[in-house]
Amino acid sequence: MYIIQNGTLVSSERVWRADLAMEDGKITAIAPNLAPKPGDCVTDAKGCFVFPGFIDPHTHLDMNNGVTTTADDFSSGTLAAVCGGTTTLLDFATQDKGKSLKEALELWHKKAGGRSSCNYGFHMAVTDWNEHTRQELMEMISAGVTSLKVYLAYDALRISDAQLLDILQECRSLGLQIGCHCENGEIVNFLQRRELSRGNYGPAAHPVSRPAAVEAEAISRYAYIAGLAECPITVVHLSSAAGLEEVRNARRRGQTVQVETCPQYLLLDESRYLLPGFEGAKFVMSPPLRSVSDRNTLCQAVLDGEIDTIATDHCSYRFAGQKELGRNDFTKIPNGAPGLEHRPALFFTQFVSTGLLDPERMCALLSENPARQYGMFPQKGLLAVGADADITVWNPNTVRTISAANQRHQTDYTPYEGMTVKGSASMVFVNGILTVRDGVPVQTGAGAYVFRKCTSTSLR
Ligand code: DUC
Ligand code: ZN
Ligand code: ZN
Repeated sequence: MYIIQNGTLVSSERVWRADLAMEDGKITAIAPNLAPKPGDCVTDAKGCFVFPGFIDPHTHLDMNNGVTTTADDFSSGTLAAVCGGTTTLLDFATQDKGKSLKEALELWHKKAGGRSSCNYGFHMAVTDWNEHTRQELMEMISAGVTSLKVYLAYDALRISDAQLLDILQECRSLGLQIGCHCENGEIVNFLQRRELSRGNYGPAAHPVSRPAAVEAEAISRYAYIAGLAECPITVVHLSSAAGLEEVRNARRRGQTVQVETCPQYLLLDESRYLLPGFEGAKFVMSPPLRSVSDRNTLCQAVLDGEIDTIATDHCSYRFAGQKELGRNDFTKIPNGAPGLEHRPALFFTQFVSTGLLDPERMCALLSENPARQYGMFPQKGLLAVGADADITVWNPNTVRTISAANQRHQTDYTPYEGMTVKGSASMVFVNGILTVRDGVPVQTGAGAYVFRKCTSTSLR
């Protein structure tokens, strides 16, 4: 048995002082002054918060974009995750056109199995919607996959509006969660061609080709089509005030719209694309970074409770050899940036250490809400007897500077270079196994597949 003593436990509703015991992968007791028996391991968490392990519901590990493969695979990505305090992630298994969902799921199990240091589950990205794909949805549910993702941008991935309606109707009747990458792909293609024809080849043209209106239009269309299907929806990686306005409109119409945003949209802005040389390529992600005003609006939306989950959209490419593929043409810069390791510290620094939000809200946005939304609650996202012993002991008093030199992501840069962050994971337990102590991994490969159920609780 392992006992964490003297910590301040956190849920979405309260913080309280208690000891916590775990055994065989489960939490076995929570009470003041638990008495250790001979042979028990005891650790002192005085001055630390004890959170249900953080959950990142949006990552892309070992993903090939048709040209190159992400720098992080499940081995390095999940290790980075646990070092930062994340004990579970949900990655996107992506169907190749002409292939089945089953093949995609098998492939992602191969990528993750036996090498993951945190727990992992999969959303299924549907790119080829046909009668066979429809028949496979039940199989996905039987295999523990309870959420789909669709894209409205990227020619290799996107579906039509009619397919979207059809998929939404299936989600509604099967109880599947659905998330959507909201950008109008045709308009992006047009604006990319226009920028190139004007001789704009550098990273500065990236945000010009994907303005906020491109996101807002797609969110509006997605929401209206979901209204026809009477299906609750999720908008992933919301980046703009205009997009948020469309979410508000849909909510005002009575629709259930859950919203995810990411630290990059809360901390960084589009000025990064104007950095000298090819530096802006480090920030080429879709949707792109926005204006300071967009960023401030999203931060306020987090404070006001309009945002449900904070994910990373971790999709890492090295600058050397990967981002450089687009040196002469910004449309060829692989889209994405790393962030998996740093999400808890970035959020804690920005919102909790400043007193803007309490630890309870951090618990909701980074752990409990993703668990509830994606069919993992109360096994995950909650400190309770019988729940999984995925636990992040958070020391609020550490201060460090993020740098490519001290990160675990396999990239040669970080978008957060030089940022000073407060707080870090002093101990991380995955399935009851101590995996990280003071930022240093002590056990790898403790992660397991998370078999999810269609029991999602709507957050709204
Ligand atoms: N954009 C995506 O749509 N997916 C991965 C990363 C990115 O920037
Ligand atoms: Zn996306
Ligand atoms: Zn993504």
